[in-house]
Amino acid sequence: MRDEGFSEDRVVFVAVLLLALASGATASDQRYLFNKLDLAAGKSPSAVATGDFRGIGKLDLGVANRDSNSISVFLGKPDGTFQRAVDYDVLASPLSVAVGDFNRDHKPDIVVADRSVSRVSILLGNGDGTFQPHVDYPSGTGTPPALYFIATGDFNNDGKLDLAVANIDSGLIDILLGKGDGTFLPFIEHPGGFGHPDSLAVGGFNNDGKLDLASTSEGSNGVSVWLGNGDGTLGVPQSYFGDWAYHRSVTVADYNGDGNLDLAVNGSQGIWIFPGKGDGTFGMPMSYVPVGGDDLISVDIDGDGAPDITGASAIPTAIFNTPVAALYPNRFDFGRQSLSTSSVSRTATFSNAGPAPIFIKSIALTSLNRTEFTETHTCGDTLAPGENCTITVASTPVTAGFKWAYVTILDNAQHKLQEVTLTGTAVAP
Ligand SMILES: [Ca+2]
Ligand SMILES: [Ca+2]
Ligand SMILES: [Ca+2]
Ligand SMILES: [Ca+2]
Repeated sequence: MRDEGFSEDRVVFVAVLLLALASGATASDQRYLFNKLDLAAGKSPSAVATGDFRGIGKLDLGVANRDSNSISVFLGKPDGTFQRAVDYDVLASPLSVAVGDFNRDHKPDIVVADRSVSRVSILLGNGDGTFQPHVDYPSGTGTPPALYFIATGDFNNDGKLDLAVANIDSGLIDILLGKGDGTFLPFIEHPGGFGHPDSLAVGGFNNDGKLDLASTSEGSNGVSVWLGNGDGTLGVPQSYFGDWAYHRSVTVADYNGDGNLDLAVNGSQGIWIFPGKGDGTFGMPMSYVPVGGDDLISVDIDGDGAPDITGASAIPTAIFNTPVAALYPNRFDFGRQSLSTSSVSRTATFSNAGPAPIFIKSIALTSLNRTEFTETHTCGDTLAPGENCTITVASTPVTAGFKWAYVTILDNAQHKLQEVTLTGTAVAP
């Protein structure tokens, strides 16, 4: 059961998230910002998409207003807030919105799925934050038709952006191939996975250069995956199941940093992550704490390089996909060591104990006495979840007296100091 709109005619959610992103805010700032921004949209804002509508590096928003049959466009201001919305009419009950450049003029365009009239509406962008009146294309069959979700991607690899539309009542997923001039070919229908597709995610799941599609379906605890054939058609869906009573949406990102896209479903009992294997199949899901709201969005909120998840809602929540570094031992005392000799080597293990990749910037000896020790390591630039590497140190004193130094690791897991303390006393031979 998917809520078709927010209970209040206000938009809070993603705007705040992007505000945080734009200003380089930290995770704690994010909570604050979430509570601060409250944008007046149309009636029953149901979905949001983002873009740089003026090409000036400022994030703008397009919000679909289900009950006022309109799109609200919020242009970003330099201070990170938004101008008052300008509304554009669409056809009927827009429930989903996406942004893409459909006529290849480098100006972002907006597309919505008009829930109840079997049409998608394109609003071509003028590049200055304004949009042309909507032009409509048929999509969906069935009585009544119900276009629930729209996503974009180049499904036939011709460099022209296409559309994927989920029709919850017919159970079909439509692909509309773009002509590259803002117009589209007639839709091609594909069977839905469980009969009532209500959310889509697009990505390359088997790394063959052909876009693939995932969908949740109303009333089902499964997620269906179609591998794309690269010509706008889709293969036979394969389904995966979680333990949710109902869900709200599916989104995609590489949450564990292994190079393969993973799926996240916003289920009633929490977020379910299905790890992608890179061959188009997905492993056993893991569940995380619940996220409020309907449509999930994957985005790196805190800028640590690992994609986070947030729900677009009146009560937005963010889940931070945070790297966790473990270092053991974190102290070596080499005792007395003769000048100009080397001690026995000691080894510390650096591990990734979290769900997100650790990106290592540097590992180096620090402090004034750093030349009294030596350090080597087996660590590369990236440490995947569950992996570890070793740091080997020795006391190699060149001047007499008590010496200390640190092996300091700089990476994106900055929740605590990552140092190995080294001490020793150099004596004359
Ligand atoms: Ca355009
Ligand atoms: Ca295309
Ligand atoms: Ca593929
Ligand atoms: Ca992955």
